Amino acid sequence: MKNVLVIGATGQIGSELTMKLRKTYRHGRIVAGYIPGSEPKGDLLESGPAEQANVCNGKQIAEIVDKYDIDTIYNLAALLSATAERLPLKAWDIQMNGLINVLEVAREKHCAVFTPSSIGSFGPDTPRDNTPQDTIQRPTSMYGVTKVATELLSDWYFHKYGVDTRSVRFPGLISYKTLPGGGTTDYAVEIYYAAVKGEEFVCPLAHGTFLDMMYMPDAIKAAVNLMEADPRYLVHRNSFNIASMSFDPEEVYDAIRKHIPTFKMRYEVDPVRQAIADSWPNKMDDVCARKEWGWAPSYNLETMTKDMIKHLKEKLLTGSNEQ
Ligand code: AKB
Repeated sequence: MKNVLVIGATGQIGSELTMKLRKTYRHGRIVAGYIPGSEPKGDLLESGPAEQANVCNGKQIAEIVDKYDIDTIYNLAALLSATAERLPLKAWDIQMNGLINVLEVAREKHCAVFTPSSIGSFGPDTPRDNTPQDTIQRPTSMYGVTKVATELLSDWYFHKYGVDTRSVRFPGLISYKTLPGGGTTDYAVEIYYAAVKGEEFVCPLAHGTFLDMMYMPDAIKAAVNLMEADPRYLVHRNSFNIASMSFDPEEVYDAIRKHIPTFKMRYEVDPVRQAIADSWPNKMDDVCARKEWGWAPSYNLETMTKDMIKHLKEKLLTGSNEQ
């Protein structure tokens, strides 16, 4: 039996992960944790329990863990990279003080914890191509600083107290269900919305800016499979490189134009996002995730593009928004 608390259940990852966990662990209790102002709605609200779960309130998290006999916490609360540059202290509070709260509850109440890291945990000194699992990190963004610290702190709780902490370094995530907000890779979602709406897309990252990206079903699969993995085979824990595709704006534009030939894009580079993107790898090497827990993505740029356009047409042009 799995009883899971998803902190940040109404966000881009959380909204899909919570539904997937409810389908996977039908006899478990999968609690959608949210903060006031981002209450769950629709299927997310109706298909299982929901509780206010502010990561900065350790007592609140502990009470939910007791109430539902939680054994696993997915800690998804975070400010993304561009927002974290603007609000660094708030990012530190959510990402670091919030993480300590979760890890302390997990230590006391014997929960496993998944807290995502990111391609943002790397920096300009990191090898950019086939970025190895274990390499120089030294990020230059506040987001990256908190992500490296997340990896180190999560490993420390594992080695010191035996808390079962696990994590992946997510690429930019693309989905048609819930929009991201404040990230450097958000353009790779927004470009699909513009294309389907018949609007010109103004791209905030420059031609030739290659970044790892991933379709949401693969990201959800990674999070669930890693938490299910046999710990005897895990050499690493916090955090695994996972990859499925790497592209620059021109490549995703070309992939969309195969389906929507009239689509137009122009560049208006945002210096903050561009500086962050320039400090991140082009493409990670995910051999350790493949070997240690069988990671294998299902989507590439072409298959993702076909699926995104199909679902966005249903959502934006016919108004249907199935989960
Ligand atoms: C961001 O752009 O900040 C995130 C990330 C890559 O972690 N999507």
